[in-house]
Amino acid sequence: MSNTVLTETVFSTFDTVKYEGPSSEKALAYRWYDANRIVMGKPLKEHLRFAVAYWHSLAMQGGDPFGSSTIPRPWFEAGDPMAQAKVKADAAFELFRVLDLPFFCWHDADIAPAGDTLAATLKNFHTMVDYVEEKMRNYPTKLLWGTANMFSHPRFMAGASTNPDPEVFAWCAATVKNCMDATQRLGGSNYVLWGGREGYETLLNTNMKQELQQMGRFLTLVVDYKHKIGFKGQILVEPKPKEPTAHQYDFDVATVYSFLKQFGLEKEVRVNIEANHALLAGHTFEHEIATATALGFLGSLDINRGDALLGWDTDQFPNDLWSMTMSMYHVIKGGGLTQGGCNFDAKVRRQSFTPEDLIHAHIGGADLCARAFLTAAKLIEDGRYDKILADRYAGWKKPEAAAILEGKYSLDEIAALALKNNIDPKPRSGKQEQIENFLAREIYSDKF
Ligand code: XLS
Ligand code: CA
Ligand code: CA
Repeated sequence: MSNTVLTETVFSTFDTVKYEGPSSEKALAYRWYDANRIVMGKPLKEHLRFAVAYWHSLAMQGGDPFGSSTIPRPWFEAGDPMAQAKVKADAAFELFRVLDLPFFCWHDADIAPAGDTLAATLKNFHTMVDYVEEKMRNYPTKLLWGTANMFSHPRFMAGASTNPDPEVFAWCAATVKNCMDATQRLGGSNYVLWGGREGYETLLNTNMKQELQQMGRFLTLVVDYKHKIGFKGQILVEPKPKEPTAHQYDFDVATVYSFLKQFGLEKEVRVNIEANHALLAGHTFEHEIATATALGFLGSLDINRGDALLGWDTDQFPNDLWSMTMSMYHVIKGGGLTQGGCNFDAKVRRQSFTPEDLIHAHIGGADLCARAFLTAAKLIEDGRYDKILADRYAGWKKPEAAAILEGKYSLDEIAALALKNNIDPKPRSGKQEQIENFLAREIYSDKF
């Protein structure tokens, strides 16, 4: 079977999905994601910058710890591994065309097969980068980010940059150098590092201090190399608290920030926040976004969800309108995603094995995020919610309180002032239910 036939069988028969509005009866249409709608001065697509994840959409076949693949992906039967990779790329760009989303993301291992040696692996990779570059000339899809898979192969079982074996560290250096080169060549907006096995199973065999030093050195090398090659994208670290290791070093946004501070990298590196990783860390997605914006290092988002009843990384397409609206609210308040985007790091369930299931999944995710963004923008433009918050902190605008924050008083001076003013703080309502009712009316309103 020729490559073209294989690709056509999968996605080419589908029309490009269009925006048809909330009253559309058509299943494969966007109801909320009106890509060109101007919101807060620019098209919705430029705020959200949706990306399709190559791994979950093209490489994942539905295997789980209890069963094998359920999702047929014909490119895996297209001959030798390089032939398979090319057919997979053909199918990928056809999927991007169908979804009409502006970006995609990859790991090196998603786009090219490993060879027998480091040199052979890099050769395959660059051959496929050439191939993808050619595809990008013929399709409008751009690269949101590239990354390296340094967690699947057995050589990474004890970590990547944190491995006790310096040869693994060197392997990772070679891999990331080449992945950064490729990301730059393909015009990527970001380069992501998720520490898949940067953590440990047991402290009994682990020198944590040593491993953190290695990880700090590695990230410093990455930042140095970014400047050396003049890469204009953002370097992003993706926090995750557990899975695959029991204790991941990049636990959550706050942990990543303190790690960056330790190595003087807090102005160089930002975070790629994944919704379900937030949940696994005992936070909400909006908490992690608000933490990153408070610390000034929000980079990009991986838009998926977990299952509160399961507690592992289910990577499902998002469907929680409340949480997504408040997440988008904090994104906008924090200055937006700029070079980042919303990557669907999400996969269909193993029973959803048809190509059409993959299209439904992305439509639902894009519509949810778009609706959430529209409501968040409306909330901000309306101003009533912001006023409730501003009123709550209004006391800090008074000159004496503002001077405290500016560091103009010492502790004993504040104590003397408190006595002089005979202060007598009165409890005030936090208005939680009132705010919840107000937001519910906005979030579930059908007026757009
Ligand atoms: C895994 C991570 C991974 C990163 C990229 O849980 O989400 O997919 O996003 O390596
Ligand atoms: Ca992710
Ligand atoms: Ca994940």
